[in-house]
Amino acid sequence: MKYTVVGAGAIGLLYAARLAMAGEEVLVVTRTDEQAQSLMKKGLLFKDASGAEHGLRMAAQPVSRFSAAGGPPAFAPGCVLLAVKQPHISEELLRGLRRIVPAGVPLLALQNGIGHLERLRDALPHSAVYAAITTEGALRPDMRSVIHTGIGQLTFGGWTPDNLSEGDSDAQKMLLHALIHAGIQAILSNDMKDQVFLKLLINAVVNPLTAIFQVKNGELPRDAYRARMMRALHDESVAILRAAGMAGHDGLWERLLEVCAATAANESSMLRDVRAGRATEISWINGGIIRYAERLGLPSRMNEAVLALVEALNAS
Ligand code: KPL
Repeated sequence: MKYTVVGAGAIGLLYAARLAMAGEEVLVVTRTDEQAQSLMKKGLLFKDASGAEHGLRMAAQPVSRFSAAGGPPAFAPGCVLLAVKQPHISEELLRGLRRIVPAGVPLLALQNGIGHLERLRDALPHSAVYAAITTEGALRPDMRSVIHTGIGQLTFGGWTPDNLSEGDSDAQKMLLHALIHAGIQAILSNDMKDQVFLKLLINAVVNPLTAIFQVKNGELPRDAYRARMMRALHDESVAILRAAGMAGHDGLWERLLEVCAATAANESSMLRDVRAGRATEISWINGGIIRYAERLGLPSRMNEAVLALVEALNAS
């Protein structure tokens, strides 16, 4: 199967590299012309999880090629992986996606947070848009290199299992087999809403607090004051997400601490964005929880406070 990977950050390049290593035909769609040129001319440098380095030839095009009007693009993928961050789901990108994703071809949306799936579905009414979560770890030291820092898995599926026809279910299974065949540890979930809520809860606590306190994930719970902030943000977010439909899981606080321990040496994506002066995903993470709270008439003061602080950090 042919794959288009839209977004050439760490996760996008990691999937592009793994698919190419498995012999699949891949096109990477980049935000800038410069990155597409660099990938085309010099190839993609991939350091795998064992530390071995691979130079891979890589087809790449900037998104502007697709967002401008024109006939159908020459590359016809069987699956599209959308690996851009939330702030980059712009009108230009949505216009580009209408040409990148042929009718009937599934798109896996790998974003943190919530609110993007509705926009993607509106933009691509003739394709299946699946929520997807990855636990792979990757670093992109420069625009044409990626390092696989942690082996993880890709979970995907419809937002809710309601009204899933036999055809939809068969198409999902075919996509699952294709991804596994391409060497991706993929899992099909019929409960993505719950999976997305669980991930949202972790990101809503770890990401803003690590960005505000400028600490690595493992350092966050070590200090009593920060741990109290974590607990308060966790409790408020759990109350809102449960009211919004998250299942009544036990041990959510312990799971959060486990994630901090398992990713102790990592800087969260939000801390990295703040340090690099890039736009963060705060509006789709804590902002998404605040929007649920508003609809449900629930308090969301902790989420509002961290959103304001991260926005202030970004503006400074
Ligand atoms: O997903 C993450 C992120 O940084 O966005 C966590 C789980 C917090 C790991 O760093």
